[in-house]
Amino acid sequence: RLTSLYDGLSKRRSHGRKSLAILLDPDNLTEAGCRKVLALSETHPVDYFFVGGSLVMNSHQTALIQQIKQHSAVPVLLFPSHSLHLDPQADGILLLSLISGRNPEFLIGQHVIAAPLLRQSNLQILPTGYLLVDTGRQTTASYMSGTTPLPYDKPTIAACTAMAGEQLGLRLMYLDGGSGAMYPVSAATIRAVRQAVDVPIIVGGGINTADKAQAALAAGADVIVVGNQVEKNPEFLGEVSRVVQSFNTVADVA
Ligand code: 1GP
Repeated sequence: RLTSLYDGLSKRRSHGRKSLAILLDPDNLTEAGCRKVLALSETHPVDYFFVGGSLVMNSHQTALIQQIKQHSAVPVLLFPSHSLHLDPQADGILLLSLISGRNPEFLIGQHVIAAPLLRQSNLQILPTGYLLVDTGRQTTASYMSGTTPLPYDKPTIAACTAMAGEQLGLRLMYLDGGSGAMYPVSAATIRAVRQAVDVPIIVGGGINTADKAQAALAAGADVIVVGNQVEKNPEFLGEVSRVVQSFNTVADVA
């Protein structure tokens, strides 16, 4: 089923519009921190809240989603690392297949476990090719998934991986340097993937300055994801939102 959330994203892409996703990790975010982010998102456009983390060590995920839903109309998308992390209160789910890796558990295994639960829920499903990219040190995602990330400086491998994912029917590609990456996915890799596929591209991991956000968007990201930097300094939400809006102003004029 194609979903309204996916349709929206796809339309934005066809109009050259960019989107901002803020990743809220239930393990790291306090209620007060979340309040601050939600308040800032009223004046600085945010298009999606992604909720999830590699571990989800506490039971705060449900409370976090409830808090967002109470105070904001921004869609909440689950960004799960495990089938245990489903929550029917979100609007949708990035149903990730870890196509950069060769671990069947994260290519299809977890999905089989989640399938009946997803069918019962009202969650909108966004089938997503998930590509972890090596950004200088082992990330939690790569360790927890037991997979080797794509080499940082081999854009062709990333491009062919994304191409295969699109041919298999995945509707989004998520290039992720991993949470708190030392540096983000390279512009060359984003550009190569952009040339290889038509589906919207999400880029995240290590985007902690306005310049890095600008570079990812200019290279072809349709959605950028910021997690750590907004947790550390919520005001960064305003800064990065302005960068995204500057692209959209140009798209509106064109
Ligand atoms: C990680 O793409 C996200 O999966 C966000 O990364 O926390 O480094 O912004 P950061």
